[in-house]
Amino acid sequence: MYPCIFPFLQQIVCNGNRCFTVYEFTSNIAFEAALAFCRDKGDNFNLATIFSEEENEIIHGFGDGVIFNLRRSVSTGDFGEYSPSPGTWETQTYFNWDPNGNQGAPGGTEDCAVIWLNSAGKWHDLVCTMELVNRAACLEIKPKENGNGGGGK
Ligand SMILES: [Ca+2]
Repeated sequence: MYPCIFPFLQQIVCNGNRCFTVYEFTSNIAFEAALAFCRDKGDNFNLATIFSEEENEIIHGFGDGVIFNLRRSVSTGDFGEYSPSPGTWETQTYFNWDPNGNQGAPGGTEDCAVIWLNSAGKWHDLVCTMELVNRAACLEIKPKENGNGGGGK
């Protein structure tokens, strides 16, 4: 299970129909707990995928030290892949590794990723089961509206 969240109002920032919120917990969490926490919010919710610099900046804007949806590929051993739905993994194409410290390099045992602390939004790889940060980025994918001329507000 995951620890409690701090009960302050969470801001939501959207990129099109992809709406992001970062939750801060009362203790540090690891990848699987973050994934479970976000998915428990509903069918359209997931641990956040990051597909662009714009989305990275949205999440980084909530603060440093954030778990998101990326792990080393089980099949290739390289970074990486994300899980769009339980049990499903797809190939990641956007990356923003910290150039210092061999982050995201092939091999090793650091198979998950975070927007690291004091890293200006850059990513670090870390061991998936390690509890090193207390924030997770969740994503809600809003249903797309059909263009019928409605207000869409
Ligand atoms: Ca690392």
